[in-house]
Amino acid sequence: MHLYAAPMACSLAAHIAILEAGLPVTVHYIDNQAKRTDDGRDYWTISPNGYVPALALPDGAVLNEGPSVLQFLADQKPETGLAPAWGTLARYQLIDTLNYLSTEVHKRVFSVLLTAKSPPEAKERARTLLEPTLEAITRRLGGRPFLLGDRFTVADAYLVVLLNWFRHVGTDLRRWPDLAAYHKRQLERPTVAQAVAEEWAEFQRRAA
Ligand SMILES: N[C@@H](CCC(=O)N[C@@H](CS)C(=O)NCC(=O)O)C(=O)O
Repeated sequence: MHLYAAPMACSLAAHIAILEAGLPVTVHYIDNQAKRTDDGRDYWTISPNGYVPALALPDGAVLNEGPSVLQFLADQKPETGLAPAWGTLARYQLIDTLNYLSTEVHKRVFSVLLTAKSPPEAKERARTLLEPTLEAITRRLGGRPFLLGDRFTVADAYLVVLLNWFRHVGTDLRRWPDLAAYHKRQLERPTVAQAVAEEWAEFQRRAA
């Protein structure tokens, strides 16, 4: 399998899931501006929206949305508990959380704030959502160690990435001590630390 990613972007969550599950997946860092793969292919032929993540499967099929990529990876190794079993309430709680993070936090807030060409009024509106979003995530966490309770799931992998982005938009997480402590704990998790170290090195190499 092949994961198409951009360093420190939302695809980092899939990179973390790959390390958690110990899956044989090659991570390719694309040029997300030029829409070119690392071996020079046109990325639009892999991702219809030009987004990362994209997960290319051995039979040629491609998954193009973070929540489906994360669940597919998790389901390769059910014993890891990265996603609860299908048919359980916990599975629907995972889907609920992934959809919340994807639509309400990632797209509605960060995609607007971090896209240079977003209109100023859209950015202003998204900025007003930062603090309520942190309150809402805190309520979802509910003082528990992980988003779904007592076990790390792919929803936590996604949340780590989103929490990383708050400092890029000038929000100091220390004002939300439960979230700041959660974020610190997740960043210390060996798979998260490894994925972040690899992607941060690639991010800095490109910025140099
Ligand atoms: N709906 C997609 C959105 C993914 C997305 O927004 N990816 C960003 C990086 S975090 C991207 O590749 N943006 C490139 C662009 O806007 O051209 C998902 O949930 O996976």
